[in-house]
Amino acid sequence: MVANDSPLLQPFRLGDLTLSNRVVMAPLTRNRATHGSDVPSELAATYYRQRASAGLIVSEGTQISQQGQGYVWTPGMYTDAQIEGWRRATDAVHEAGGRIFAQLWHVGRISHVSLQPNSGAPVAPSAIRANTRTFIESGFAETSEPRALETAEIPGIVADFAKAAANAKRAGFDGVELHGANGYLIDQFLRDGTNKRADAYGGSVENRARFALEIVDAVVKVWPASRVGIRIAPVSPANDIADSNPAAIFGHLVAKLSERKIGYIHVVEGATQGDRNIAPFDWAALRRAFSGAYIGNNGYTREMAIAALAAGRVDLVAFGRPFIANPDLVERLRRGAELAIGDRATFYGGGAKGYTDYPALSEA
Ligand code: 8OZ
Repeated sequence: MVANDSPLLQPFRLGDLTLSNRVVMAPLTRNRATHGSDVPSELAATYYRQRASAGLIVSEGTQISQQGQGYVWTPGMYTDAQIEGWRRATDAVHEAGGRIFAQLWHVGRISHVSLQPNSGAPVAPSAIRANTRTFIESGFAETSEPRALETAEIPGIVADFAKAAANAKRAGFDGVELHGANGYLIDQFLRDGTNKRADAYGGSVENRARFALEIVDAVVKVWPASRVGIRIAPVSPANDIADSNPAAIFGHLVAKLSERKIGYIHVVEGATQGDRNIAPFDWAALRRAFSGAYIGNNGYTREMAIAALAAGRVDLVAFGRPFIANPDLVERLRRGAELAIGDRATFYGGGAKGYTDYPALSEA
């Protein structure tokens, strides 16, 4: 069935932007930045251009500072060369008629001394090591023991987010998404399993949300609020994270984000890349608590996406892994065509193979 009246293909108004359909390309870590400089490669422009038929692309996680990096060869947003590299990709997407937001990322404790400034300890709300691995130049490695941030260091990280948001504007992005999901720094502050602080950034839900909201407040001074989104994963255990009451912390956070009128929340429903039903959670209540757009994510099929849009449970649906091997995913969803399966061996790192060489249907 080739139906252009599919809910997936309807345009969507995100603030002053018109997205051409309801399909979002989720952020995907691909580790192909230039070795040594973490500048997005020339290939990244081709890769994003090939996927520009998405209503919105969210870039791969992009570290706001060297301290914010947790994996080797992920791109940055803090040097002039990185900004110029990103400009190639945003120009390519715009030439192809697409829209692209930059995902701004600080990994916190999910890092390794070999990636940190002066080989120092990664930073976190509290000095609790994550029981997980990252990947570094030599392969997989246990994450390093973090140190707890001093209260006086926090404004500097907030400023790094604001600077990276301004850099994303210079690089030609249409907006920014804060990475508040999957056990990285913002999530580490939100959740009581990783945040044991005794200062104004720990304890109550108000205190644990303070870091995220200070970042949002700084970033909306750089971008109109409608051009700012945040990705959250309220019940995901990704990267060894946990909270005793996700509904309380994420309910509070989203209510405060709603007051700030940011453009969207991008919600990983369930366990990241895993079980959508890992824990009960009222996604509809989260959506009702928020004034802007709701992007649903996590293992959606075409049928699930159409049903969720038709029922009004989501405004947009983000697809991650399907975009790796299906650059023309929107066309395939339109036709109900079969989807290609990506090769895991080339997900993280390498060159064009498994990155820019997946054909569109029209080329296959
Ligand atoms: C896969 C590999 C490395 C990082 C996330 C940024 O989970 C990631 C990531 C995913 O959000």
